[in-house]
Amino acid sequence: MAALVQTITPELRRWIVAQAEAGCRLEDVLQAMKASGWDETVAAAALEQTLRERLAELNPQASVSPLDAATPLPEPALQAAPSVIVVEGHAVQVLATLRHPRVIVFGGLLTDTECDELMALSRPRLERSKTVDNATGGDEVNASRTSDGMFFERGETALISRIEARIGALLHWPVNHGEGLQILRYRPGAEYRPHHDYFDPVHPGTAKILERGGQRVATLVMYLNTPEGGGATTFPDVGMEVAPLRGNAAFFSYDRAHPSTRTLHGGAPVTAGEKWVATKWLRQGVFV
Ligand code: PD2
Ligand code: ZN
Repeated sequence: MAALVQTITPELRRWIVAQAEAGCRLEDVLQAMKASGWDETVAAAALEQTLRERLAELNPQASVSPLDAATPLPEPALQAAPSVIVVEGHAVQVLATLRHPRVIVFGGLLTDTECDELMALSRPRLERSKTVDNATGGDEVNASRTSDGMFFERGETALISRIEARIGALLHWPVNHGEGLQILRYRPGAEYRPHHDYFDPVHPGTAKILERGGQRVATLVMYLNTPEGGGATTFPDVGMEVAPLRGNAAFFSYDRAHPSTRTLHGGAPVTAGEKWVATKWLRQGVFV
């Protein structure tokens, strides 16, 4: 078969490197190679070899390359392009999908009663939100995140177990790979400035954080109320904003701890009323 004897010409090598450096998903580069006649296995090997060589050129000392971090991801069953997915007897709408960054907007993931119960259960336990201190891996209060928050234990109540089981079934990801549910309340003026949710491997505190289940690979932000104004979840790399509507959710995944995933995202300032969200972060492995 002709494809099996295809070699990596300097021209092809330059093209692959240019695609990768422009932030294209490897999956899409592979598809383009297949479309121009490459055998999938041969193309994948050529792609990997080219990118490893390029990374070695750029950073000969590096022991870990971003490629090594590529990992399977949580993902709903969208092959048949459904508008509604029924999980655990609950109908979830698929309102919008984006390939790169991988973002999916779900409708009706939580019922009004579930939203009310999560807000009531968490309200007495809210404290000024902290972010991870990159140097130590501990928590710190940070001006870029002006909300109040708390964490539930995984499976802490029957309601939380039910929601976690629904999320696991929807995203095909084991419940024990999820962190405990985080609740955030933003008051008027509060925001969460753009950030990535993965732990940056260059920070000294990251190794300690990764001991508890490895990297984060996806985030699900569920809206518990509809603020009177503002509060969209924003994706500045692609100019996208998800409106915070009660019961709906924004899902996004990242196959490596790298900005090329285009998953930079933030919570825009709330301009009127309050905004409440529940965030579920999913890890590569069992979160203990
Ligand atoms: O509340 C949000 O929209 C938001 C935005 C960015 C939440 C998070 N990040 C998060 O919980 O990580
Ligand atoms: Zn975030």
